[in-house]
Amino acid sequence: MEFKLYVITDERYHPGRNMLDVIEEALRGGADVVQLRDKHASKREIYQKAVELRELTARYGKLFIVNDHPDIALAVDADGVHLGQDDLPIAAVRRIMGDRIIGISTHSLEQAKRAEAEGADYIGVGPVFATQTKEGATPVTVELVRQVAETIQIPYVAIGGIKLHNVDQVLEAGARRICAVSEIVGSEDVKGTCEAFLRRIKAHEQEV
Ligand code: TZP
Ligand code: MG
Repeated sequence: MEFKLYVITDERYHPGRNMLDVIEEALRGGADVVQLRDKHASKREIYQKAVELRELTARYGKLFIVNDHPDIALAVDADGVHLGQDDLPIAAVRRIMGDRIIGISTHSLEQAKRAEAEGADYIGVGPVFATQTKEGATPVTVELVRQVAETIQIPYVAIGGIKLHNVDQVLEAGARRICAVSEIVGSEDVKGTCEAFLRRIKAHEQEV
């Protein structure tokens, strides 16, 4: 899985703007992965959004991941699914998803190691900083990013409260892939924000 910038949908951050327009701007700005995440809509509504996002991401040749729902992911021919710690175990989802991508959110080094051992294709590490986007989650700090960078071989993406003004701290801790939600989809310049994130990520790759 080659990617640098991972964006997750959250329609609460762009009232009055169409989600597909916002995500298309992110793709034009260079986002490599789009995840559909909606904790409020009905399954039928999530499916309908997934159909549209699959079509859009395919047009840009980019990866499309569905949060929480392996059945929707398969039904729309998504590239993969993203799981939480309380979702079905990776081994069970592997039986459903075959070779497709399985990602999982992790909040400790133990969880990260277990996800790797269980065959996850990538992990999320976070929330790095405090965030309004995911309720009740305690920040894991950049220290966990540092530990994961030293320990884990599969791709890991840092997430949670990451903004243009603090992304350098996350990159300095070792992250090479960044996920941001509110900073991107809530921006008045979605494309420019993605481009700015990618400039920071690439600048860091050259320093090390
Ligand atoms: N998982 C960990 S933090 C988070 C998720 C889905 C939300 C990140 O959103 P933001 O707006 O980039 O802080
Ligand atoms: Mg979940």
